[in-house]
Amino acid sequence: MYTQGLDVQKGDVSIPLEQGDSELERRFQAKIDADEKIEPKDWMPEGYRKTLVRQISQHAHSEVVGMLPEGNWITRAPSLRRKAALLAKIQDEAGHGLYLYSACETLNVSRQELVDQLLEGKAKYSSIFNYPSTTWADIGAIGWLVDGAAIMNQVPLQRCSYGPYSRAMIRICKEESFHQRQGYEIMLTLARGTAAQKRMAQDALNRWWWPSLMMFGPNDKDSPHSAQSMRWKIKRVSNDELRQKFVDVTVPQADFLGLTMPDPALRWNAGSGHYDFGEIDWEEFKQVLQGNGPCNRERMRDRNRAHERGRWVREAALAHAEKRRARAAAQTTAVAAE
Ligand code: FAQ
Repeated sequence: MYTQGLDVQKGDVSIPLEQGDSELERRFQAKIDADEKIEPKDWMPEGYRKTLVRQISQHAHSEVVGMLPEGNWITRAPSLRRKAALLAKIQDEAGHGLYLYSACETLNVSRQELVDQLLEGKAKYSSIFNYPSTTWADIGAIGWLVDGAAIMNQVPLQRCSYGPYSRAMIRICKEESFHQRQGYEIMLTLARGTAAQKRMAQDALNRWWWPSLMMFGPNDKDSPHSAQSMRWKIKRVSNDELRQKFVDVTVPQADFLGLTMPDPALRWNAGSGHYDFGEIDWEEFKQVLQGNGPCNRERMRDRNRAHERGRWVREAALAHAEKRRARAAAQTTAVAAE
């Protein structure tokens, strides 16, 4: 059990220990049921803490690894305007990673530990970033579909029961909506361009559509964490519901582009008021999660290389901070001696 702080309700710091964890858990759940936020110093069950560390750290790693497929195109963006927008977007992803690692650190885990887990290949990050970005249209498809799916998943997370995660998500969602628009605008330009450009846009859609649907995770019936995470209001909407919402908003956007979804089973169902769509290739999803996607090894190699190349920056920042600390301590001693 995570025992830091016993104040399950404000001012209530004296729950007798012999009442045990069940009373603490009851009050904790009551607070969640009342839609109150859980803050870092509040009592929380160990399972709640671990679930948050797992989800938030996987999310942070996704933002960081997610910079790699786009970074591949910075030097080849087709105009200065496109390059500036892409650079700004990638910088945003780095910032999202930082907010999320900070949110995770409020749960008694160090950023170093989490980063080490990623670099050693022990941590998960979103499956989507193990696919290659081979043409400029992929940058459009990533913004439109990957950021589009990310927003669909992240908007409900703004209401997550854990305060620091929910506040990080509010800021992140504002930035993601710009990301989605810049991607859609790239797709629109290509779709209205030459026949070759339109083909490039269609090819990108064909390759990114199914992996984007996998971003929402396994079907609800196969999702081991969903039921508990919904009870704790870490997750507010289920994997399948979010995936369906994403399909419903994205199909008309593809129609507007004049592109065809790579799914022969896709059709409007007037009875349900939703689009029906084909079966996801869960074997492919499983393979990507097991490290056998098209780019898993490349991503880990590049992330490790980038971490190594940044070593001098981290060392310089630490040396600078130490110098400032020593100077401030010397000044304090000098003042005290006067
Ligand atoms: N990839 O029981 P569930 C972005 C794992 S950010 C890899 O359903 P849960 C921004 C899951 O971790 C994209 N693994 O799990 C951007 C669990 O494994 P574990 C990331 C996946 O947690 C855009 C197991 O399967 N967003 O794109 C995936 O309740 C463009 C069982 O699954 C977030 O992380 C997957 N797709 O629900 C950046 C949002 N799906 O830990 C750059 C926050 C499932 O037991 C460029 N996370 N798994 O070993 C979430 O909402 C949830 O964690 C889910 C999964 C919905 C992803």
